[in-house]
Amino acid sequence: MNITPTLHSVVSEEQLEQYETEGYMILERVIPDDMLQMLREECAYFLGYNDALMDSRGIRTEGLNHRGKRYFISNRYRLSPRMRDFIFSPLMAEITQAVLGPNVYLFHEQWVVKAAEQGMKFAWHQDSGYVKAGDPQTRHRPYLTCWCTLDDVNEENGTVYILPHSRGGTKNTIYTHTQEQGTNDLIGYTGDDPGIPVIVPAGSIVAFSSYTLHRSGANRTKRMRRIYLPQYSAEPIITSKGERWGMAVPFILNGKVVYDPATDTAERYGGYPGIPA
Ligand SMILES: O=C(O)CCC(=O)C(=O)O
Repeated sequence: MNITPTLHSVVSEEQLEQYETEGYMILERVIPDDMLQMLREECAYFLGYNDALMDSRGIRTEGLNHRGKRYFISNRYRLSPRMRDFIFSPLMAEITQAVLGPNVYLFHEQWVVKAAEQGMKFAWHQDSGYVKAGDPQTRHRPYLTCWCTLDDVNEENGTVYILPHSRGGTKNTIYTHTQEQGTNDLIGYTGDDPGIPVIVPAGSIVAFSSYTLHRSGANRTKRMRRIYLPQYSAEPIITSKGERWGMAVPFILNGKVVYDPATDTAERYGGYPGIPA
């Protein structure tokens, strides 16, 4: 792949400034229509795949996944070659470099889907709080979450609410999170600030720091609410014991796209092992 991204055509200086000070920026309608259509088709495939896996194991809840209600389907992008066209696209090269600088790794990716009428809320947390829950001594630099909307999102269908750094005290802090019984959500904030609801059309990307507190509401509408959420880091995330946490797939090194599908395997960089040969 040989992509030379043009920096800052999607991300303005003002947006970057807000990201730096408050931990998030909103990029409205930046995903091209054909890419959006592809992501919706892939979402349907991964949902069906996940339901079949749960059914074959006779389970309805696994971690944060609740069949028919709320899905988090993680690190399976290698099961579909088309996903790379988005994850390692010029668009994502531009956004990630603007925030993270000249080195970018894919750290994690997931679908977050809330089913019609019963899609559950998701509790206040920092994404880095999930890392800290597994590695209390963690000292990682904030990584970047790209919350990509496949549907118009609003307060009725379970959009995300952001607590800016200045209101959450999160610029340099990862709080210790506690686990909620039943949902298995980790909770990192119990104050009464409702946060800022993100109301944007399909094809938008909310880029936020892994230190930024956020939550999402229930889906009370008759349609699914679908999100695709890749996360990128400026360096591999290494635990306090020296082990890799999550994935570390090289995307951009020294400002050049280096992603190579031929060498991208779970054995090398982490993630779902895929279908055994
Ligand atoms: O899409 C959502 O409902 C929230 C997802 C989220 O907060 C996360 O995956 O960290």
